[in-house]
Amino acid sequence: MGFEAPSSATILALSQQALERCDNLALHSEEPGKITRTFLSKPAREVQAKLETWMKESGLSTRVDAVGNVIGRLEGNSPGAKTLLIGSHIDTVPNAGRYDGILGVMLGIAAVRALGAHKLPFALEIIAFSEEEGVRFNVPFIGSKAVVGSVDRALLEKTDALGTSVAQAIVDYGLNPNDIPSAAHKPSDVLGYLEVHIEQGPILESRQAPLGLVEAIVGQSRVNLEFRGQAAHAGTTPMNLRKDALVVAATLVLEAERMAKTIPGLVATVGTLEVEDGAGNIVPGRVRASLDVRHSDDAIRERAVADLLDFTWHTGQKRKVNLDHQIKLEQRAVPMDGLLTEFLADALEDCGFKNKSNLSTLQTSFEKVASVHRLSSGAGHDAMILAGFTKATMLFIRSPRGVSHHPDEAVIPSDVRAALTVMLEFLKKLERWQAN
Ligand code: HGY
Ligand code: MN
Ligand code: MN
Repeated sequence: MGFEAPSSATILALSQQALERCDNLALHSEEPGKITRTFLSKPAREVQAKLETWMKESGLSTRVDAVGNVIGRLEGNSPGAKTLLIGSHIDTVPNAGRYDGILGVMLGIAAVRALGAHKLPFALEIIAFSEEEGVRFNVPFIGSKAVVGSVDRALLEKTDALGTSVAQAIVDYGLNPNDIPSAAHKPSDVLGYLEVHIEQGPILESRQAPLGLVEAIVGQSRVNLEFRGQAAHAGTTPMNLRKDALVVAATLVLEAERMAKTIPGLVATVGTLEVEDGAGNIVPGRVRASLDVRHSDDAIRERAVADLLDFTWHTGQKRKVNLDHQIKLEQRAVPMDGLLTEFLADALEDCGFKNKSNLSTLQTSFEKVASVHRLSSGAGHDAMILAGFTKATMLFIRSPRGVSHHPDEAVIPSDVRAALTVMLEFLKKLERWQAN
């Protein structure tokens, strides 16, 4: 019973292959010289083709569902067994790094390859979610929402900057929105969900820990704001007669930072700010901005959003600038599943302390794992959608310098090897759990 953990040489080769494949997929971008790959874009189709090839080579049967998720399936040793989902996303933010999302999919394929001919008492599905970042339609998690069956009409009717709806983008890609219901799993068919992802922050590095256990994913609010003042001549309009939309937007930027610095655990970001028909010699009349607010406590997050909107509205009134806002996302904080997370903790400890023979090359980095490092995720992940549907757990890989959502995003190869080793140990624990 149970599969033998592969040799460290095999782990080395498979994790190296996963990293090389991240490099390979980084070449598929909407912007030459940068990594930008949004929902159902042309580069997404190129990535889909490569994923299917790599999945098939690894013994997985593949399918592409109605929102462009690429799924590789490996049957278990007993028909009708439940399915463990392992996945992450293949879309990116603009000018992204090469590991955010993608690495979790590559390691899922690597874990299947490490199993060799061994059959688990459950099926495996490696899922490459087509959309998590929310860049094109300003609504995240389309891929994982399709898998849990929560894509609704309102989501399908959202439009991108060119006025194309999600539904139309699906049709343009050659898929059929009417097939979306069949993309959903039944909760009873699913054993659980594992997502391996870079931390995208500085915590693990500050603790000299290669890996970490995610206990919860913070809640996030995304708001679009429009400031409507009055465009005017920059030379002839006296300061006291201006209705300057950008000044009001700027007060929001500073107030968001001030508030987040005073409330522990709160982060608030105005990530986009655009002046409509802006020019150096025009007093800005109309400005659009985004606001991203996150906290592990939903009440604190919601209160912060309300206070920021109230502050900005009153500032606008004083300056005769009107404010419209649209809440684009209200995602509650999500705890990870206790049982699966303890299996992951056991796997981490085993790897760090009990299986040194397999990890001799990793000993140095593992010796720094004084204990299993637990942390919450400031970044959103597909796991927060899956957590409402099945048992979900996440393994973090250290982000050198905490850099992410940037081309300098990096990983340490020995940490990736360690993550693959832990994934295999995790599968062994699930195997024992299912056997009893
Ligand atoms: O924005 C996020 O939290 C994630 O990178 N999608
Ligand atoms: Mn991201
Ligand atoms: Mn991500």
